[in-house]
Amino acid sequence: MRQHRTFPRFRLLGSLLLVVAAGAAGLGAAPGGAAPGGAPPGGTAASAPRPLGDIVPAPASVRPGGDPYTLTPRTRIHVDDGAREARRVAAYLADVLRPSTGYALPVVDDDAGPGGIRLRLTGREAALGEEGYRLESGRRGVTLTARTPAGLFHGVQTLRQQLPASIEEDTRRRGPWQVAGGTITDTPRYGYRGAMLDVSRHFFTVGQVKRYIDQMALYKINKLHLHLSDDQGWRIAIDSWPRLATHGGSTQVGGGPGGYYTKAQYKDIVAYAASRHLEVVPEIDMPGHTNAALASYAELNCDGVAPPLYTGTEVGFSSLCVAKEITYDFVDDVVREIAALTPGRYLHIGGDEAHSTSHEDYVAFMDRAQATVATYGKTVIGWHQLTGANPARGALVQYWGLDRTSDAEKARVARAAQNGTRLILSPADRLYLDMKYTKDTPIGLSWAGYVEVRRSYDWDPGAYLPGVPDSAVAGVEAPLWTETVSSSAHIDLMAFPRLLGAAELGWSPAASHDWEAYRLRLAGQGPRMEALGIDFHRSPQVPWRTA
Ligand code: TNX
Repeated sequence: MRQHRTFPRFRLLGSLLLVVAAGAAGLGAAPGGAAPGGAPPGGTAASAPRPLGDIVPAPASVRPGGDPYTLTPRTRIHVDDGAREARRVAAYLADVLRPSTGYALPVVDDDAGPGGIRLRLTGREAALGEEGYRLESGRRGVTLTARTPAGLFHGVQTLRQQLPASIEEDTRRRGPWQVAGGTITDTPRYGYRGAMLDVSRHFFTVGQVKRYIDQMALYKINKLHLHLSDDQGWRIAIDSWPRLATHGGSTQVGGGPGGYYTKAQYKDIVAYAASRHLEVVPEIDMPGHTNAALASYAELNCDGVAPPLYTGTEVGFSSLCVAKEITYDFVDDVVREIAALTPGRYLHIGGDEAHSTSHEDYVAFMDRAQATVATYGKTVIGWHQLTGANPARGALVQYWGLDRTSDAEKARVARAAQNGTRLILSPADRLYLDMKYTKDTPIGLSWAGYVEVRRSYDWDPGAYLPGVPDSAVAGVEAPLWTETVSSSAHIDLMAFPRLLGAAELGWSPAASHDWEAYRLRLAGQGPRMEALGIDFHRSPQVPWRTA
């Protein structure tokens, strides 16, 4: 969470007042409290706390008012007696707040303490749903209320963002550590708010994945989709087919050493994600995008000859051998082993760009692969090409088309939606984080065009595809393909700040959608990303608060 530091370069400018459409909330974009980021030791910056609701994603309802709460060296974090899960969230909160405040912030079991920070889990308050929370802040303390630990956790992210950006620093900073007074009541628009990392084209270590998980959690993303296999690399150990990882995982785009996760490492990622209330969605892309598997086992090829490993970036040349029964033994073994490692509901089977598979073969293969996923108790996700076959009942499809996608293809997806298939929206010319922002972006692709921050944010998932009602949209996901992305610095540059826009599209009510208001709130995240060491794209579309 606190690696790759850079020195914060931001200072606040004055305060800019903006009004977002979210309820009756009047939100100021600045001033984010005293001593942002790198205020010099000894510097004083008396100021009001960050206005309530001046966070990303925008909360559903904000009622500012009353005195702020100020953290002190005596502040305690209270949880109800015996609430183990609330205690875990409280411990996470304390870990975030201790280094920069230098306060002890003990987590204490009682529900009648004298103010301070209180985390409450309650069975009542049905309106808060599975992930919602209420934050009440006043002179005596801050209370977070939720029905679920996930709701409390999201509330903690709100509390964290209400504090000055310097709260994110890993060494002691000067306060005051204030939370504006008032009440936020907040529930997400969509249940599926994802980010995908392609660990196949370039391999990313467990530590790099955890760093990205921590960044996602701050913005209430709740799904981590891992693209675990592709032509260039197989990244997860499978006991029944060991060469998939040891041979298929031994290189990557450009010919580097590649790598793979042992089962213990994958479980570690899953557990870490769960501790941040993210569900891991593993993807094994089939029947195309399979050269790494085909190179590892000759018998998976129709001609019985294993191709060489592949380190280029072409797509669409590989296919599992649909006519061979051993192919389905392979699918069964892989799906069974991955399902057993994955507590989450979903298993993504890819299904995109199967250009070397005939239509009949594609349909036959996807029917069997989907049945296998069901056998092992998981819900199928497939790229939207699955709508050209027979999406299983309950399957989700992930739409990655773009404006220029043909009407016929869009209509096919809409028909599937009308027939009950729910959609995850990842339009390539909006949410593909591997697209360059402009022609000058040093890495990235541009086949879907350049995608600056405004273009990425400024659309409505609920009204995006003709004929697809909002009710058919499960949520949004921002994929990061990694043909040109090979380090955490690259992830930072491509994902930030666009990932925040994706998070807001997934969480915030449609009525709050407003670019002018968003860009000011986003600007307020600059010092916070700086403090976290995220070297983001300084888009000229955003009035970043700089010195
Ligand atoms: C399309 S999206 C792909 C990926 C590439 C990506 C690059 C999808 C399902 N397939 O194989 O990595 O474009 O932007």
